[in-house]
Amino acid sequence: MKRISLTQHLIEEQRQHNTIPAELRLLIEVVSRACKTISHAVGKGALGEVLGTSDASSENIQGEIQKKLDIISNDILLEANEWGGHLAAMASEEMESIHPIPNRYPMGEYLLLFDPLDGSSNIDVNVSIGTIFSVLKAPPGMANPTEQDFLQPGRQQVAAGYAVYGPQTVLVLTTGNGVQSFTLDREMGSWVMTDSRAQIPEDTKEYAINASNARHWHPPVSRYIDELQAGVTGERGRDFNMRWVASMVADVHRILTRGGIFMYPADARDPGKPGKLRLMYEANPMAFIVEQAGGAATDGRHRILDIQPEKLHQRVAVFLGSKNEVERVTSYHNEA
Ligand code: P6P
Repeated sequence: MKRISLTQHLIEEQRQHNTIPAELRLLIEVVSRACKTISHAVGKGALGEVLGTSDASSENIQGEIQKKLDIISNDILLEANEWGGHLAAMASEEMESIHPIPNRYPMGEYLLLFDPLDGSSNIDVNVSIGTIFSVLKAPPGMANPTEQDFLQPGRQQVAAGYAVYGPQTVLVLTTGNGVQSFTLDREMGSWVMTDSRAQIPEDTKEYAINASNARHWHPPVSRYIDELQAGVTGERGRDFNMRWVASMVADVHRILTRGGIFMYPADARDPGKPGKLRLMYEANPMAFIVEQAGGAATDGRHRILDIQPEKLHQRVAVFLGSKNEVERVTSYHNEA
């Protein structure tokens, strides 16, 4: 079977839909090359002296101890994207403020946001982790990028994707015309299309949540999970299975592949905090991908892609995946 490369896919998308200007195609290819480099570093593990916490045991803006690979991955993405002339600025989970393009390089018309290595707690135990990225257009006439320029609703993304570093390294991408997957051919060093149109089944028997937080959940979440756990004896009339990898990229990739619902709700532990996951570079890109694959994504009440961001690192509750399940748990919140 003849398979096509990421480059050929992007060029054909440009021809058919005229939705991927050359600068955006260049940006996607640069990010995909950076993900190849990150995959290589991750794959070395202990052999590459890249496991464990950073030498400085520094904390990121999230207050999380940074792993060596967190910092390495962040640097790989910054260095890969600075010189190309396609970006105006970048923002990362690992950096408190935005990263403008150095003056020695031309400035482009796109803004890139990323979680360079999501699922860090799994790095040292050899469980799948990943890179998540989101692309916005810089506001017209923007001279010097500020944080405010990034604060656009997720529906304004022009591209989003993730790379999952697991048994295979797979790049998942949307530019608004469905969702495509590319598997890294390590011998050739190229991304080869292995799924031309990912679709999430509207129904599922599989849910993903960190059940250790059950005593903190708000009533709509408890009501929904109780029904799933009642299985065939309860009103849902069927049994459900549970998965929780604690790497959003791995859980979302499973849902993209065979359906399911992923939940990280707000809970009573910190009334002021709407959830653990970050809106701009976790929830928004994943919501764009999930909706483009026929799924749904809400914060329990509202469509994630419609949320107007107020801060670069703001957090949000996340319910995403099989449409009928997301709509059900969202209805329980709106009834409450
Ligand atoms: P918990 C990883 O740190 C992450 O941001 C997501 O990738 C993942 O879904 C979640 O946090 C796991 O959180 O509380 O189960 O460790």
